[in-house]
Formats: sequence, structure tokens, C-alpha cells
Amino acid sequence: MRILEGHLSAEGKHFGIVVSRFNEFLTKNLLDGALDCLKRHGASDESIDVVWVPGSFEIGFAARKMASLKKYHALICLGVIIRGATPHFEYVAGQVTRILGQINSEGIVPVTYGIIIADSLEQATERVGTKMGNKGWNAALSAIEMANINDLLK
Ligand code: INI
Repeated sequence: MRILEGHLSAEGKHFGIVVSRFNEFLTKNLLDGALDCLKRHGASDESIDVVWVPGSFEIGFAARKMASLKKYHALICLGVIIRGATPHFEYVAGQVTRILGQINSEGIVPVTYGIIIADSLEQATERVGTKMGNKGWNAALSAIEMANINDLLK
């Protein structure tokens, strides 16, 4: 029997981060969390590219493009989508979730999901480094693990 598990070392690995500027006062905390996690696990500054996009709807474009470059061991996507007065947020959330799932299912470059979908500003705030932790940090840790798993499956 062989059991394959990804180590949690980011050393020597390249990471791409896509982060949405919409709700920037929250997403910048997700970015800080992701960068902190990558660096604590051995990633160097030079091994990380950060791409800012206007909103979560645009995350899919940048992630797909970065996946096609084949220069990243894993991608980390960060956004905050908060319910508004109209169903708009549901379409944005559905679209980014679908595209990130598609990229993952291609089995080429792992993508992690640091997208907060919240009913209120309070819920979102709790997930960017307060009561419920920092989802950017979690997404970066998953990216490190997936980058290592991808190596093991070669
Ligand atoms: N983008 C977000 O990242 N979060 C949101 O909560 C949000 N809402 O609710 O409108 C949002 N909309 C912008 C969207 O992602 C696009 O940037 C915009 O529609 C331009 O294409």
C-alpha cells in the first residue's frame, strides 16, 4: 500500500495569487494572511506573484490565464462576496466558483478557494483574520499541500 500526502513545505515552489479589489478593505487581509502562510512555510518573496483584479467575477480570467502559463505550482484565489439588495452577488459567486472548479478539474495546476461568500459584512469580517480565522491563510496552506501532492502524482 502507498499513502501519498503532500508535505507543507513551500520552499522552491512558485505561487500565483489572484485577489479581488472589490471589498479591498477585507481582501487585503486575506492577501496578508496568504503571504504570511506562504513565507512561514518557506516561500521566498520572488517566488510569489500577486495579481489584483477588479472584482471576484474577474478572478476566473486571471486564474485561467496564470494556469495556462505553467509557471506556478499552485494558485490561490482571494475574494469577498457579500449579499446585497439584488441577486447580483449570487451570479458573481456562482461564476467564480464554477471556473475555479473547472481549472482544478483539469488536473494541471491546483487552485485553492479563498473566496468568502457571506450574508453580511459581519460574517465576512469574521473570516478575514478575526473570530473565524483568516481564509486567505487557509487557502495558502491548502495551495502548499496541493503543490506537493501534484509533485507526488507525477
Ligand atoms: N465583486 C466582489 O468581489 N464581491 C462582491 O460582493 C460583489 N458584488 O456583490 O457586487 C462584486 N461585484 C463586482 C463583480 O465581481 C465585477 O467586478 C463587476 O461586475 C465588473 O465585471
